[in-house]
Amino acid sequence: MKTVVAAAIVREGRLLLAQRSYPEEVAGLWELPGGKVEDGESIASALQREIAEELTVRIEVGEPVGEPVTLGDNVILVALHAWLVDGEPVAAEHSAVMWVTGEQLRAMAVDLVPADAVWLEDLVGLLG
Ligand code: DCP
Repeated sequence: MKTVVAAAIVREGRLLLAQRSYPEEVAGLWELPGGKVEDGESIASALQREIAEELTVRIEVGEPVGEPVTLGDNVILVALHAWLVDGEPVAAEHSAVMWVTGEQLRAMAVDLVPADAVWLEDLVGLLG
């Protein structure tokens, strides 16, 4: 079983979204940034590594958000609550980043990557 981990980074009642640049099917859609957990790595440290690479920031990682989502054969996607501890996010590997309120997140639900859209209400709940 492979795991992909994604960050629900929250600051002052807003969630950080990152816009995918590839592949074509999801380019332009928004996701929780993250990536694949490597062998021997914890989920939390994989997320810290991926977020440092993708957004050039350091995060602290907390509890899971929502239920894991099955991505395909033997791949699960997990979201973890997270917050910034150093730096300001830069889209190093995405097209853009943005901070959204719960209301804004609901309004753009159709622009989320399909797997992440499953967590819509969990994410809105995090934003209070
Ligand atoms: N994924 C997702 N929702 C997220 C993050 C990832 O549905 N919030 C999916 C997209 C891919 C898989 O998980 O199918 C892996 O995500 P990556 O962004 O790591 O995919 P890459 O293809 O960029 O990985 P790599 O470039 O390392 O091969």
